[in-house]
Amino acid sequence: NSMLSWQRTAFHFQPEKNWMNDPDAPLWYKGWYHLFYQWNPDSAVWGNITWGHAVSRDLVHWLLLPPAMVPDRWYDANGVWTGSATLLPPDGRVVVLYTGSTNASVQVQNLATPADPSDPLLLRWLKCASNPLLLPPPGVGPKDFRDPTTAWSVRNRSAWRVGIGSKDDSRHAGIALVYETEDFLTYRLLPGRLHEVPGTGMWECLDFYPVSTAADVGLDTSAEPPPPGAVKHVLKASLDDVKHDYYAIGDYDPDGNVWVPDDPENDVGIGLRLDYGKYYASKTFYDETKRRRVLWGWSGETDSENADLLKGWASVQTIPRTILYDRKTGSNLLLWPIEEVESLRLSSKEFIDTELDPGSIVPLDVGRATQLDKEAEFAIETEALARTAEADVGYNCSTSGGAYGRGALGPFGLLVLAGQDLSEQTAVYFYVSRGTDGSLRTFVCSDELRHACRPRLMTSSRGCTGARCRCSTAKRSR
Ligand code: DQQ
Repeated sequence: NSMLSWQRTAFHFQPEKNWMNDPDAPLWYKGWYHLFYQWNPDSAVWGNITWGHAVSRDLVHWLLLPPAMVPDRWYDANGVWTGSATLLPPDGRVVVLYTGSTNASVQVQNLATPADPSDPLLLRWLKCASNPLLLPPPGVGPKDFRDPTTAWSVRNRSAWRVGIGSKDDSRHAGIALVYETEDFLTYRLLPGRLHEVPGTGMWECLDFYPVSTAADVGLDTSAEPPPPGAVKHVLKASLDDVKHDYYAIGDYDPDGNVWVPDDPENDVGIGLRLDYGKYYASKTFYDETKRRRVLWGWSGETDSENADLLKGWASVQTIPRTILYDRKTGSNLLLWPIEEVESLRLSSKEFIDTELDPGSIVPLDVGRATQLDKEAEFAIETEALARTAEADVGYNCSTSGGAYGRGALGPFGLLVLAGQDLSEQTAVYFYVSRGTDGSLRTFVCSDELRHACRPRLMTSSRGCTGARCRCSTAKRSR
């Protein structure tokens, strides 16, 4: 089974070869989805960062195009780093802001635009003659100023704002700076900060967008403001210290240019994560054709650099996900793989009414396959639930025994990528616990402790990560 990790993927986006990291400037333009990505054209380890480029009609079948931007100017000689696209009304003109790491490794912000806006493939890009447009402001370190967001409009689209991640060393706080512009050429730094959270360190790859609280649709950052109350704003930061993507839901006041989380206990960097696996530097875009907000995220390798060099490539982009505000709870986002991914299913097998006795492992004969897309639905017998007065109140994916620590209401789930003798396996499982107040909580965990026999793989001590969610959202898992 270790051979599997050397094979390329079929469902996930990856370039032909070499190293890839963050998704950049995802957008839809004249019938094509575009994905740019941090890419090393020369090797399977990070370096020479260039913008790889691919297009798709459906977000699942991709055509690789020549790189969109290479590090060929003094202001991006050390790398064409992460950036975002904004589509300007009324005709959808594309502007891209990205971070250049200069020949002296200073982080600056640059503008690029398509050389030929009539080309749906956006093959050639022009770096603006006035670059760099933004240098680290006073008080901000030369290496702590990067990853501009998609711009959002204010004052009836007469002005645009862009968020940039940084940190405040004195309090080890992650911070979100905001610049305002009318023409994307000159900018002014707005006083104060959009938000900051002490103790969270450098914020990379900020994402800031509205979500509808009134309907299950995505919202454009450049839409006219919806009626007050019908919208919340999500702020996401990628925490450089721990390499996880954290988000929080809150309210944005454009007048004061501050964003306040609904629940300070679940603030950015200390509360909810977009994903509890290996997942980083994510970015959303608004897909106007399907009125949805789509999330891209980078999944890096857990293998050694040497193994990456031997196999000639490193990392994949995760399957794009549709993002919605959870209108039932109001406390979290709902993520679901985009519907198009179902077109990749060539055949299917169904296993219905499979009974899982406590402690049992039930083999499922799926035939021969190297890639599987699985949907599972579990039901717990009502008597079992009723019998369990109080179960594992303090359950925790990481510390409660993983996939093999038996409790009253779990774990149950799937052993994926399991070898015949089960010496290699990755458990993806659920655990239901009952709190002292009688309410049920479902945990979704993965246990990577036995995920490969080869040494030197990066696994956390227990190898488990977990999320708490409501029972109803845990009924289906894919
Ligand atoms: N990757 C880029 C940076 C960003 C980091 C460089 C996040 O712009 O902060 O490749 O993975």
